[in-house]
Amino acid sequence: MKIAFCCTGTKPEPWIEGLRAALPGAAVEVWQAGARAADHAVVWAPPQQFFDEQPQLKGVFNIGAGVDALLKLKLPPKATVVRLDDAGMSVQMAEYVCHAVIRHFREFDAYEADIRVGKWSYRKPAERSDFPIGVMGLGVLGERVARALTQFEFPVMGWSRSVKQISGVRCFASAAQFDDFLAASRVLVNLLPLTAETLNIMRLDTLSKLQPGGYVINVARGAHLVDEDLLTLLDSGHLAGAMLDVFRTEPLPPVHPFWQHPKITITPHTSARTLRDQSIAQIAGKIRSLEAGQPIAGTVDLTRGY
Ligand code: NDP
Ligand code: OXD
Repeated sequence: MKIAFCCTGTKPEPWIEGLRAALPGAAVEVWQAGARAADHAVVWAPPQQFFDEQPQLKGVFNIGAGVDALLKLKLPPKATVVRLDDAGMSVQMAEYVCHAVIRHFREFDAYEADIRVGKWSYRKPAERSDFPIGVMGLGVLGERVARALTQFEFPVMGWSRSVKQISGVRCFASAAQFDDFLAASRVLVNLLPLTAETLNIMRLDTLSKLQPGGYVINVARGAHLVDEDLLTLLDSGHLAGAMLDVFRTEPLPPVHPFWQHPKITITPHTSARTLRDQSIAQIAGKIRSLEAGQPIAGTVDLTRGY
């Protein structure tokens, strides 16, 4: 069995070593133009040339959870496309979102600013019941985040395409219940995949439906959010702030207003990192399953787009 590794921006050597150790007998090689035909590919943001040269691929394994960039390419016709299914990302995402919510709710940013100027002052504690949190996307990451937030006794809502039942979470489903979900939320967490249906989903009319003093946490993709509309709603005071991990252009261009905005906190697409050892173990297991004709969790539905 031959495996081609083609991950832009990723140091290949430790992955190659890990994949070889996990799949003894497999020939694992870094792809180079004109390389011989492989059975499976491990990819992140590969060039179109890679797939054009490898039409015979049986499996394409993405080393991230989101496949929006991959699905823009012309893929090998018979390949099963598989994304990372947690592999250590959901706990990181829960940490990040709980941190963002608690930092805002407890006003830790304001305390930090006071302490920096030598000011010892108290703020009136906010009511948890005044901070209902809506999580868009209740998949592998969103469900873990929603469950984690319930541990802090916030009212938690969730929204997905299909109907869900999650203990402690008020679940809404489909476009028909989107407005009710937004109206019930003050903090909005985005964990949707980027698809034709979810592009620009956070824009003026949708974010305006959040409760006054709303707060936006975007940890999915930059193109879910219309940047100018966020700025408009922050300036009007309808939104109190935002914590953003993902952007339309990454790295965020130096002139972008998000860098310096006093109500926006940014992080450099780091809320849930791909963990190499866990990812290699998961991908190796799935390559074995695919070779054995067994079903695989995390298989991408190409028509749905995630
Ligand atoms: P999943 O595919 O497991 O979950 C996606 C969820 O979104 C599902 O609940 C799905 O509903 C819901 N959904 C999809 N389309 C719609 C729609 N049109 N309306 C309502 N709900 C919809 O994905 P993951 O949880 O693994 O990952 C989510 C995203 O997080 C990734 O696509 C990626 O972009 C982003 N991500 C960001 C990272 C970062 O570091 N910032 C790291 C990892 C991922 P249903 O369950 O009904 O199908
Ligand atoms: C992912 C990401 O999709 O890191 O896994 O954004």
